[in-house]
Amino acid sequence: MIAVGTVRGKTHSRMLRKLAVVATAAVALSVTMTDAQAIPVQWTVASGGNDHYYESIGFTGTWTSARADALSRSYLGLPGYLVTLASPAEQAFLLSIGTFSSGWIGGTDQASEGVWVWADGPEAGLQFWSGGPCFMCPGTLPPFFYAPWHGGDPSGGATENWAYLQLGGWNDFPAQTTATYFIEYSALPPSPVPEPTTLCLMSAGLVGLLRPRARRTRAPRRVRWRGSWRKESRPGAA
Ligand SMILES: [Ca+2]
Ligand SMILES: [Ca+2]
Repeated sequence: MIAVGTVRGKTHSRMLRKLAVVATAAVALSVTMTDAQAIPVQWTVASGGNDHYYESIGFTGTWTSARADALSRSYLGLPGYLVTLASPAEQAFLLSIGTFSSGWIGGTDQASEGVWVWADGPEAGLQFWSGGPCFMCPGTLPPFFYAPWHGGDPSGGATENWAYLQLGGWNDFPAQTTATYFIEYSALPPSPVPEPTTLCLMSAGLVGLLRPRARRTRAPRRVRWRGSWRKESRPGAA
C-alpha cells in the first residue's frame, strides 16, 4: 500500500506540475493577447492620414500626470505625446481604433486663460481656440481650423484648463479630474535653424567677446622740470 501510495503521490505531483505549466502558458497567452491589443495603430498616408500612430491608454490620472505618462512613452523610436487633433478626419480615425471613446487630449489653456494651445507634439504651442464657449461654431472658426467643443464649452474659465474628448465634443475639465487618455506617436520637427543673418550677428558678438582688449593709448602728461614744462609718459601708456 505504501508503494502504491508513493506511486500515486508521484503521479499526483506530475499532474500538478503539468497543471502548473498549463496555467503558466495560459497566463503568458493572456499577456500576449493584451499586448497585441495595445499595439498602436498607424493612420497611413495611403488612407489619407499622416503616418502617425495612435492608441488609447488605460492609465488613469489627471491631465498633467497623463501628459507626463505620454511623454515617457515611445513606439518604434517615435516619441509619444497627448494626442493633437487637427482635423475631423484625425479625430474620426482616433475614435475608430480606440478602446475608449473618451479621454484626455493634448489641449490646454492653463498658461493663459482662453488661449487654447496644443501642449506637445509637432503642433506644440499652436493655438487652436480662443475665448469661451462655442455655442454656434461648427468646429471650424477662423483662424482656427478645428476645435469641436461640446455645446457650451469651454465653460470652466480659469478653473478648467484641460481638454477632454468625449462623445458629443470636447470639454474643459478641472485639474483634479482623473481619466484615461489618448496618445499619438510621431517624429517631432527639428529645432529651428538660425537664419544666416542671425548667425553673422552671433559670430560678431562672439568675436567681440573673445578679442583681447586693446590697450588704450594715454596721452603723456606735462610736468614741470627745472622751471620748464616737459612731457612724461604715464604708466600703461603705449
Ligand atoms: Ca495629431
Ligand atoms: Ca480655462
